[in-house]
Amino acid sequence: MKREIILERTIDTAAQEMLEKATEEHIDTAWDRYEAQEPQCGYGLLGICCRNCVMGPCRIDPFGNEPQKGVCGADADTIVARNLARMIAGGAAAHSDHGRDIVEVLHLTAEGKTQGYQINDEEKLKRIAQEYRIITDERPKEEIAKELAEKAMEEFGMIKNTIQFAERAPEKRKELWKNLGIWPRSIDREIVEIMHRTHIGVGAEIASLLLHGLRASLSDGWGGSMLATEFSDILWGTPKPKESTVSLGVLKEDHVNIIVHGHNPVLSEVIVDAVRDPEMIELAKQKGAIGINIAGICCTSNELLMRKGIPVAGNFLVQELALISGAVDAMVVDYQCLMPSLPSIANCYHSKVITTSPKAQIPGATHIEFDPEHAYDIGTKIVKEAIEAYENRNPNLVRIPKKIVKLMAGFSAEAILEALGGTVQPLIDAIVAGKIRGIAAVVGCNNPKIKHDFNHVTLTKRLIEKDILVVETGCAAIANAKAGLLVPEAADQAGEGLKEVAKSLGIPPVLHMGSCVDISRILNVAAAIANKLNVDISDLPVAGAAPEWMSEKAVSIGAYVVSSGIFTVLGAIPPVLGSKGVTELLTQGLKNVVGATFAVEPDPEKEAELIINHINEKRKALGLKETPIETVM
Ligand code: BF8
Repeated sequence: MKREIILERTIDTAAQEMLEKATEEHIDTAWDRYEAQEPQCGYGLLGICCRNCVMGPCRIDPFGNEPQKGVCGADADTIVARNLARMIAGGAAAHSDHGRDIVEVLHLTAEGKTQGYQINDEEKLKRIAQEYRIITDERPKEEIAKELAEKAMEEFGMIKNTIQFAERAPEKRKELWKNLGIWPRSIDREIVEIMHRTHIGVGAEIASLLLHGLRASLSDGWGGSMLATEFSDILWGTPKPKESTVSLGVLKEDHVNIIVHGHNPVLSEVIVDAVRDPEMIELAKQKGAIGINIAGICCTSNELLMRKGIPVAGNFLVQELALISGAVDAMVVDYQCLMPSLPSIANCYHSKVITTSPKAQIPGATHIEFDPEHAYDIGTKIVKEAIEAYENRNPNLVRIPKKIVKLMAGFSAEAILEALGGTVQPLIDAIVAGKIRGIAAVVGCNNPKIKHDFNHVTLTKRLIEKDILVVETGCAAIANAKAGLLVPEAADQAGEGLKEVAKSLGIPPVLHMGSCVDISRILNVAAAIANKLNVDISDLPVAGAAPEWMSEKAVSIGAYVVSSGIFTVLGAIPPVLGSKGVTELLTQGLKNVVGATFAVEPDPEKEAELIINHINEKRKALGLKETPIETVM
């Protein structure tokens, strides 16, 4: 493959090096498969194909010719709205099922039935238990945790008909959700109801379909995802700022390299413990390695980075490239964002792909089923597999990029508050003074339709230059970490006001707040600021962006962020353009409903302009100091 093509695919120089190696070794990656798919199906891109029943599949002619209706009579509006709602259901289900797994592990741990876990953050346990009106005085932490986990379990079903964490939203927002009839009743219920409403012959009217989609997304953002975050903090500790490193260069030639990949920290936390086990280290030495090195990919990586400072090998599009380095002995995966191509690439080397969840088995992988009741034993078994694989490593096939970048992560809402001296007031003061113009959440995936990392990094740079504090999660955070923006020195690239604030606090201008379920941390910060000012979230100078998104989870995230009142720009075009009605509702109509809309803008420079203008408008509406930065457009 020509060098120019590689440079068009990614701005990550380590990824470029691995793409060159892939070319030499005739290995296809997601980029090649994307090209092989082109031209992609036009009906699919516009969202106007339906296969919800077997009278179909049906599609609507986008040029206004026949057919204009599916066999059942569904038109483009109905089909697009149903498809979009189902994407929200898929995303909300993935996040929330992850949350459910964490709740279950907390419950089992409280009963003393797990191996290798304990309650790490007792203070947070008590604080959250009090939110749930659980008596905490003079009770053992296990008893409190058991009752809390049971109360959380009820939120997945029909017992309570409400989600506790939604109470954290500002009063005006809660009233709005109630008046619209979208207050989330329970996590599973709202997701199941999407599947019901979008079944053949049920919902056909776009507003009611989409409103319910918003309701289900709220059950994710303020429900399943927030439970995943908060309960993970109780089990493994609330993140605090810490330093680490990122890029494929974190792999070590003379060590057993284990990559943990996926989303749920339940497995990876014990793998971290197992690689530190002296018995395992000794075994690795017996096989000729100096030690055992662990690094992460995707959000499992973000979880371990935030709490333990474990290095990050890369984001979503780097997963195949990590194997192509020839230096990964085992890639241990839990679930979500795992490419089914991994075992076939691993087969070109000595690498093992080890699946661990019954929910995410992949043909060609070694399956070692994980079970929290025997967590540590299973963790050590997996580490032994990696050590054994190391013996078969072919040094001639190993090429580890030299690039290693420093980063600072660990900015939980609590850590941000602590840095500010225990209250959001200094942040509000900085916003009022115009030192920080506003806050933008830049989140989401990689997508081979978009030059890898380019949109994340370009957008983030433009925003900090204009004194907009950027908070990040997921693959966006990893992209900007690789670009060197997650270190305090990056404040030099920010505008004067943000630079001053970041330098005085010793923090980067771009704050890594965790994995994708940790977008709930961003909701908590936004709610805390709005509550302090006694306004709604939609009144704040804040915005969201998903510059390279691709997953259904990102659709659910976008929906709950907008439903929470935050204007959100999408970098990849969602499959809705086949319906004028749905497109107008998402980009304009929602403003009068939830006080925020979506915008779609694939160009990161223009994406930045949209966000800057939005923040300026919100500042003006709040009567804040006029902007010294020029208003664009
Ligand atoms: O949940 S950002 S590619 S890894 S979906 Fe996946 Fe997207 Fe990355 Fe984290 Ni989120």
